This record gives sequence, C-alpha cells and structure tokens, in this order.
Amino acid sequence: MGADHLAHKELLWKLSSTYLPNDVGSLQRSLVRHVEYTLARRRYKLDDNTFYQATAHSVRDRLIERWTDTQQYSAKVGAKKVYYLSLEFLIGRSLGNAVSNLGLRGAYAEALRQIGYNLEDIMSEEKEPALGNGGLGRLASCFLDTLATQNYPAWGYGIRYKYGMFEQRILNGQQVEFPDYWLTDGNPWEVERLDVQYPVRLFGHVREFKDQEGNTRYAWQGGEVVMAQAYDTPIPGYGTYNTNNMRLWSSKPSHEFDLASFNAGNYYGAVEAKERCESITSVLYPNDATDEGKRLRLKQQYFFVSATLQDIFRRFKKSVGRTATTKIQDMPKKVAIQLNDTHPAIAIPELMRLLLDVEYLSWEEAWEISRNVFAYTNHTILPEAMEKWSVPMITELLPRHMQIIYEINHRFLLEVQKLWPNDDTRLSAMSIIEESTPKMVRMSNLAVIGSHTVNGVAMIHTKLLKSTLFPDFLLMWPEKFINVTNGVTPRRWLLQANPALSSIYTGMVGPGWVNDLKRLEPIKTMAQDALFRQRWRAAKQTNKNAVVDWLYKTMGIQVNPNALFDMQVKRIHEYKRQLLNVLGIVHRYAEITQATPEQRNQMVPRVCIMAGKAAPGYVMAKNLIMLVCAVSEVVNADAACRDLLKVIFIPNFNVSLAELLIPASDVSQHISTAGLEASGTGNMKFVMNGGLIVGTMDGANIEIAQAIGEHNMFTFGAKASEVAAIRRTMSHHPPKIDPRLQRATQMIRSGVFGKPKDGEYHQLLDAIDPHKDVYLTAQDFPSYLRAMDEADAQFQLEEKWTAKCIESACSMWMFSSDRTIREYAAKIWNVEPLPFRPPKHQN
Ligand code: NBY
Repeated sequence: MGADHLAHKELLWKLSSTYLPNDVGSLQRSLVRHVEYTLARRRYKLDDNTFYQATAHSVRDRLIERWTDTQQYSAKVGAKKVYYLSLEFLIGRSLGNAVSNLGLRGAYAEALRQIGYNLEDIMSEEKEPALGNGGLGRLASCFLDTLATQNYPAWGYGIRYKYGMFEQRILNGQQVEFPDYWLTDGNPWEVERLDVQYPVRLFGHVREFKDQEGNTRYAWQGGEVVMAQAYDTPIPGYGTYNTNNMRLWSSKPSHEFDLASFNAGNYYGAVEAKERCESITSVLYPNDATDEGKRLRLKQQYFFVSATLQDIFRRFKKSVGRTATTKIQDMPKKVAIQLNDTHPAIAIPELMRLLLDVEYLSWEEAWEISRNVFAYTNHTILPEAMEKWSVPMITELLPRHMQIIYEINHRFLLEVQKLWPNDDTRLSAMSIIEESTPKMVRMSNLAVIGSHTVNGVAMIHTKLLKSTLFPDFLLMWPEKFINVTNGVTPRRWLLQANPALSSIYTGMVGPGWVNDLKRLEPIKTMAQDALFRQRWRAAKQTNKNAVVDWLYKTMGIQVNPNALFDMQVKRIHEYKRQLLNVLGIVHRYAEITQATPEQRNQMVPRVCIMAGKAAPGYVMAKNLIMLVCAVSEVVNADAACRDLLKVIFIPNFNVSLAELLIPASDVSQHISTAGLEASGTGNMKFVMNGGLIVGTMDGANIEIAQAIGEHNMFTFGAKASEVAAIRRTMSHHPPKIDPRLQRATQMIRSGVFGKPKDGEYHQLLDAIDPHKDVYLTAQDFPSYLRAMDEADAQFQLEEKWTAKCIESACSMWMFSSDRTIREYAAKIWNVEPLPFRPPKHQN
C-alpha cells in the first residue's frame, strides 16, 4: 500500500508538474482544443466572440498553473499574508492584462493572426465586470495588480455581484439605468470552488451561559443561515510567476434551510426563502458618495465579512497546525487585514465574536489580537458619505455584534474619561454610538478604534482627516494616523492602454520602466530634443485618432483631430463640479457666436468630452447630465462652431472606455471644490499618459503639481484653507457675479438649450446663487476661465506644450501603485515580498 501510494504520487507529479509550452504552434493547438472541447464547436468559421472564449480559456490554463503553485508555495513557507477587504473591485477586462502580464501578448497575437483573427478585436469582445462604483473600486484593482507584481502574498476578498454597476444609456437626453448582467456568456476568468463554502447567520438571538470555569459566555443562535460560495480569480503579476487570488463570495441557500421549509410542507415558502438568500449578492449599490442605510446593504457587508473571516481563520489555523509553535495569539504575525473604507468594518466585531464565542479567549486577549490585525483606509470626509447603521437594525440582524459594539464602546469611553474627565462634548463626539433617534452606530469611529493604523489617501486629505474628522482621536493616538498617497498601476494605465507611448518608453530605456516607473525620469531631458518631441506628438495623435474613429463609429460624431481634446470623465457629483465645466463651455459657445471671423481664426478648436454615471437617486447629478446633453445638441448643430467647438457626453463610462480616452487627452479637468476630493486617481492616469491638467489645489493634484512643477499644471480656485471663510462671508456679503457667468446662466435659463418641464436647469443654477454657493462654483468661475484661457494659449505653442507633457509624464513615478503598496507594506502591514520561482526544468 505504502509503496503503491508513493508510486502513484510520483506518477501524478510527473504527469502534472511541467508548465504548458508557449510557442506559437502550441498556443494554436490550445486554442483549437478549447474551441472543440471546452466550447464544443468545430468546422465553422467562428465569430470573434467564440475565439475570445477560446483564447480566454487557453490563457486561463497558463494562469492556473502559476496560481496553484504560488498558493502552495506561500502556504508551505507560512508567510504573513495581506487580505484586502473591499466591497468593490473594478477590475476591467482581463484578457489583455493577462497576456501582457504573462509576457505572451506577442505570441498570442501571432498565433491568432496566422489563423485569421486579430488579438485586439478578440480582446474587445470581453464584457467587463463592473463590480465597483469608481475610484475606490478601481484603486482596489490597481492594488491587486501591484501586490502580485511585487510578489506580496496577498488576497483580495469581495462580493461577486450578479448585477454590477448599471449600464447607463442616454434616452431623450437623460440618463436611464439598465441592469448589468455581466455573466451572460459565463466568466472564463473565475473558478467556482464548490469545496469552499461557509454558513453565514443572520437574525436570531444571543444565549448567555456559564462555561466550565464559571465565565459568562455568549452564543449566537437561531435566525437564518445562508451559504457563501467562493469564486476565485487568478491575479497575475507582471513579469513574475507570482499569481495571487481574488476570492469573491456569492450567496446561496443552505440545505438545512430548504429542508426545514419543505418538511413543513411549505413549498412556496421554501422557494421564497431561496430567492431571499440569493438576493444578498445580487446587486452592487450604485452610490459613490452617499450612505443609503439600506438593510440589504448591511446584509451584504456582514455576509462577505463573515465568509471572509471564516476563510482567513481556517487558513491561519491550518498554518498553526503545521508549525505547532504558532498560537492563536500570533494571528497578527500571519494576518494583516486592510479595510477599504468602512464598508467591511463590521469585520471588527465579527473577529471579536469568533475569538470570544468560538475560541473562548478573554476580552483583553481578543481585543489585542483584533486591533493588531486590522487597519483602515478612509476615502472621504464628506459628511453624507459617513456610514451609519441604526442600532435597531443591527440589533435585529446581528444581535451579538450589537452587544460587542456596545462593549467596545463602553471600554473605550472609560479610557476617554480617564484622559479627559468631565468632558461630555468630547465623549459624545468620540462615541461609536450617536445619541439620535434612533441611535446610530458610526462605522468610522468603530473602524478607528478597532484598527492599529488609519490612513488617508493624499497628503491634504490626511491633514483634513486629522483636523476635521478625527481630531480627538488624533490627540489620543497621534501615531495611529498616517498618509499613504494613492497610485495607479502602470501596467493597465500605460502599457496596456497606451501602446504608442509605451513603445517610445521601451525604445528609450528598455522594458524595465513597467515595474519601475522611476526609470522614465532621464527621458525628461529629451523634452529639449525636437525630434523626440515630434515622435511624442505622433504617439498622442495616434491615440487621438483612435478616439476620433471610435466617436464616428459608435456615436456618428465627427470631430477635428487637431483640436485640443479636453476631458472630464468621472462620477457625476456636485463636489466634482461638472457644472463649472458646463458653464465654461456655454461661455466659450457665447464667445464663438459673438466673434468676428478674424477673431474666430484666433481661437483654439476644442473637443469637450464628458462622461460619468449619476447615482440613480441623485437628482442634481441627473439634471447635470441633462444639461450637458442639451448643450451638446445645440452647440454641435450650430454652424458657427463647426471645427471650433464640439461637446460630447459619452454614455456608460467604464474602465475600457477610460483606457481608450485617457491616452488621447490634451487637457483633463480635476476641478473639485478644494478640500472635498480625497485624492482622485484619474488625475494621475491623465498626466502619465502625456496630458496636462486643469485643476484645483485639491487631493493628489497638489502632490502632482509638486512632482511635475506648478508651471506644468493649470491651477485655479480657492484653496482648502480659504473655503470655510468664503462660505461664511457669502451669506451676508454675496460676491458680485462675474458678467460672463451672468451671461452663461442667462442663456441657460432663457431656454437657449431648451426648457425642460420640471425646471431642472433652474434647480442646478439656483444652487450656485452667490448667497449659498456651497461648492464655490460661482466663486471660482473667473479663475477657472483664466486657467482655461491659459491652456488655450499654451496649446498653440506646440513645441513648448509638448515639452511640458514630456516633463510631466516622466516625473510621475511616485503615483505608481508600486510606490503606494511598498508604503502600505512597510508602514502598515509589515510584510515582505515572497517571489515564487518554479523549478529550473520548467520554462
Ligand atoms: O476613492 C474615491 C474618492 O472620492 C477619490 O477621491 C479617491 O481617489 C478614491 C480612491 O481613494 N471614493 C470612492 O470612489 N468612493 C466610492 O466609490 C464609494 C462607494 C460606495 C459607498 C461610498 C463610496 N457607499 O457608501 O456605499
């Protein structure tokens, strides 16, 4: 038996241990094999979609071998792992990313070409998973790419929503939302792990009892049990074998649940219960900056957190079993959990519950472990975005967690009282519980108290976080608060999105820049080289031409490829001030229509592109889209504008569209009211791709200006330090309205762009009345126009402009997520890279 077993093992090893060959012929055989055996089709001229499926499966095979080996290796070594918990991962399309990270782009392109297919066309067949709202979800995906590339043992955990971010269509000039069922053709990038399922309890009650030592213990019982089913997606690093995992949970009914209802003879009840279970992970909430407080959302959060912690716990305990010297108290040596905003913060009481009620630790021991495991990233200081759950809701859904939260708060407030006796104001500000009716649980306070480190996402944001959101906590724990400025992955946002510029870079400094962006710095001196500037402009023109073709093909709009391409593409929000942009466009339109032919000859032609989704319930944001579409219709039809001005709202902005648009921009706008945009990450992508930005001194714009030089950015507007005073003054001393703003608003109000029946435009414009101009739109209008004029003027100095773009793009290394993640690893997680290298004889 023993000998047999060994022989079997050896044979198995021999059969499975070599990596697949990657020469063109082998790739072709793999493609055809998948067409025939995975997709069950043959002997037809197959469409691009079928070949997309086959290519994806062939690439997936190559990901899986590295992935399983990496995971086995890190388990064997027992390395500390990072777990990035996020309700959102906006991964974008996978095929291009996978072939390029595997170093197989050329080979696949050739393999496909020889059999009559084009890799680019095949890639555009992929439907992108939109499992996130915007910046926060995309950041999580950039982080996963970097974590894999830099060989950190790290997993992402999230939800496999059946319906992602809604599809936006524009019907009659208005946003209409359509469900995004992204799984219609199946998903070749995921592996359903039927062996990885956990029960998750909801509702029920808490039973109190004494254990054998006479300690009071609690058990959470009854209620409903839902199953969490794991789906894994390999996350390949660039130029490394290391392949990490993103594990997303899907909800499904548990068997017990079904049986109970069936046995009670309640067939319809059983089916209904099944539906209820599945609804937990059915849809992504499409709000990017307001807290909806919906019960289903809390269910989602707890469902995903509970499954994730059970999974982490199981893996940790397995490793404890392996080494025998590790104890449960060593969890912080093996596990670092990063909370992406407060959305997964219920993990703090959940880990406490596991340690207290399941592991039977004392409160002090449990709290010590828990606090050393968790860290929390804050992404906003907008009050309306702060998550709060009503105490009655948590009590009903998670009764044991409510008890634990009260206990955390009780012990914490005792500490506060010791530090500041008789300071009730401070006590109520720091309390996890807000004493309103009903009482509310402030998730941000819970997250701060339960984490060892709290970070903001750009310097100014961290400063405001400390001074306005958590000043008392800062006094108590000054070392807890740190800044880690955001970054974006150069793999997707340069190498993949901008092949024209990438090949210039690689030609200059070799391919090493892709995971070491600092290597671009020497190229800055090339800004003085006329020939190089010409090549640079040619690359930009290639990217602009691609957008010109796309606009014509998909929207039937013709634009002047030599115009200045101006873009503002991001979620629609009052604080992001798309209205300022529209008012600027209306002003420009007025100037054009009133200009003499000679004056028109002097004007710089512009293509103004806007895109972004409005949350379905956000009236002002939807009104804004309506106005943009109306302005676009009038301007584009006006012969006076012809080649001088085009206004385009591109529907359904997503990651793939961003990859098309960003490389083609000359100027992009990042014009939030100072102090309100935590960081922004689009700003980084645009500058890396050789665009210049018009921006306020807000978020990461400030650090970008520092890195590229202020002379390379068109900055304007009130500073964050001035905003409060300006707001105070305006109510009694409203500033005089700029006559150009007066004219623009007058045009809109008088119906130049139509008169929608519900006064939508009036609603937009009333909000910038100089008495109550909350977002300082009217206030900043004159300096905004000055910045735009400056951009126009500079754009005409072609050579100087190109030099600015080169200097800026090649100064952006610190905005690579590679730098960001190194900081997280050193300052927060205390983890080291663990490169996995396959045995020599394989590849
Ligand atoms: O996170 C964004 C910030 O606005 C941006 O400045 C920053 O660069 C980026 C990355 O740090 N925040 C963001 O995208 N937030 C959301 O998408 C979001 C999603 C859901 C909810 C709140 C915010 N929610 O409460 O459900």
